[in-house]
Amino acid sequence: MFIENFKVESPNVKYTETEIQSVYNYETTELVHENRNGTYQWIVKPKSVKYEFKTNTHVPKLGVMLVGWGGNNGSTLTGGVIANREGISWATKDKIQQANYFGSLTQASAIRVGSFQGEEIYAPFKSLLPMVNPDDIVFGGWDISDMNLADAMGRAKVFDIDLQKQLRPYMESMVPLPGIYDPDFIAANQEERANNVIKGTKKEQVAQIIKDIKEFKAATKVDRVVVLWTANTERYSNLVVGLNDTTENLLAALDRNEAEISPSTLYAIACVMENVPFINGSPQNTFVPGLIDFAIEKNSLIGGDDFKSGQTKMKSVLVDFLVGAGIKPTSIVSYNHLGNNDGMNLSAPQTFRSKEISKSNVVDDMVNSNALLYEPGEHPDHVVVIKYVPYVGDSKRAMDEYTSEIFMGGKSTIVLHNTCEDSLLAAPIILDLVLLAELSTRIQFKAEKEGKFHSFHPVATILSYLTKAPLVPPGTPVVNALSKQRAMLENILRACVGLAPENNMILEYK
Ligand code: NAI
Ligand code: DG6
Repeated sequence: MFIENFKVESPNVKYTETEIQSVYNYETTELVHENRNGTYQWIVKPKSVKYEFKTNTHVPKLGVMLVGWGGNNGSTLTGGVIANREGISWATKDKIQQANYFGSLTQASAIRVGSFQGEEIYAPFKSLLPMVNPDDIVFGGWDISDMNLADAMGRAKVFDIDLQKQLRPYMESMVPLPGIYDPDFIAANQEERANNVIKGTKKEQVAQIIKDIKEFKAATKVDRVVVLWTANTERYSNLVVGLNDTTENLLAALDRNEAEISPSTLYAIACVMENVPFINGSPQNTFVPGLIDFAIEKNSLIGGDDFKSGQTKMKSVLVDFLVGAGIKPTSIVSYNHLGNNDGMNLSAPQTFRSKEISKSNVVDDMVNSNALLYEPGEHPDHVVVIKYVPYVGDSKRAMDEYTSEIFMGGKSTIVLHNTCEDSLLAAPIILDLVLLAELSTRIQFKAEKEGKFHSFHPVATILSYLTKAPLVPPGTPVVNALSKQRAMLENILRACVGLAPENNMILEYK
């Protein structure tokens, strides 16, 4: 059975006019490795830590500024939200299609809340805590191409033509602000597009981005802005001591107009200066150490990297399943071909390298979790290939071959083939990223020994379900397994309303 919403009644939860307050016992373990009677032993001690959470229930009017607004993802997301808001339907060759938010964890997935008279009861994920309704988001942003969003939607060739015709009047007047362009960081084949660029030194460019954010906020009367990079994949920035290793050095490098500060890092600097959440949807190392330190110093949310939309999502499910089943993946080969502008930009070796890195690291934690299968340092062969094939446009082809060792020297090979519009996968993920980033800034918590409430660490690991290479605070383990990432997110939100983590034990029926 499905229920639309629910309220928790418990001595541990209080709903006030402005907050939901909860007390939550975090059940965890403490490990010690000690010498007992002459031999070292691992001792695991269960431990319970009391936490208090408070969630501000005032849902702000949200503005989302996309870097790369006129790209395939930017125009698809903007059109998709307008279509939902306006209740647009359109004729496809199969049927009359209604706008929906399929593919969005927050808008189209469910959580289990319990069982009632022998039936499992589910509710929308978004009913856990008050969240911004995506229909109410005001979009804006920057692009190095001055094309309006209606024409950009046409250029993207993602939506059916009947839908495009209906969306056009809403999108024609939407024109991206000039963006920061540096040809050294993206493929040379993007130069033709760059007719809408901010002039001046890097410091002046940062000042312009700050001005743009302030003006957007004032003009649209939004309470809160989130900025998200969905622009071209850049090459990696070189990490240089004295240049981008500390906040001080990064800001001094900005003053000196150093060439090695990428456009994405410049947007991120502007956001941190303004305390505006900044999310990186591409694979490059926007968050150089100096930028991470700066965000921590300013307690300004940063999250990334690289939307996890298709092939990588499958990988973080399949390898988790295989290793969890005691099967040993030994070779993973992933091919992509696509024909959109992203594919064209990725055809340059230096931008492809950024993508190769983010697509390749996703199995590490699963492999490292099972020393019964893998020797220390052993790793499956893992190859990632991306080719630009203009004819297929946004309809990306992803082909994967997984070979594993099974019982008694046997081998098992699984082959997958997926064909799908890339931007239709990415747009709902962008939505989840901005909605969850906004929500997380309204949550405060403290452990029993802490005197004061505080927000989550500014490096937002809570978003890791949605990204290929989750950015984590220094010294924090990276979790890539998709089911663990989803459980982490859901269970934290459950804790905010005093609900225990979903443990799937269903003891009442045992
Ligand atoms: P796109 O090439 O259609 O759009 C990117 C837009 O950014 C273009 O309109 C371009 O003019 C603009 N741009 C480039 N540099 C800029 C700058 N410095 N400032 C402002 N605008 C700038 O690409 P698409 O398909 O929308 O993808 C966007 C990004 O998302 C890419 O980096 C891609 O790798 C990443 N991504 C996409 C996924 C998907 O499933 N579609 C999944 C994971 C990541
Ligand atoms: C080709 O790989 C284009 C990329 O932008 C991907 O579409 C994107 O990184 C999605 O990757 P994945 O692995 O999540 O499907």
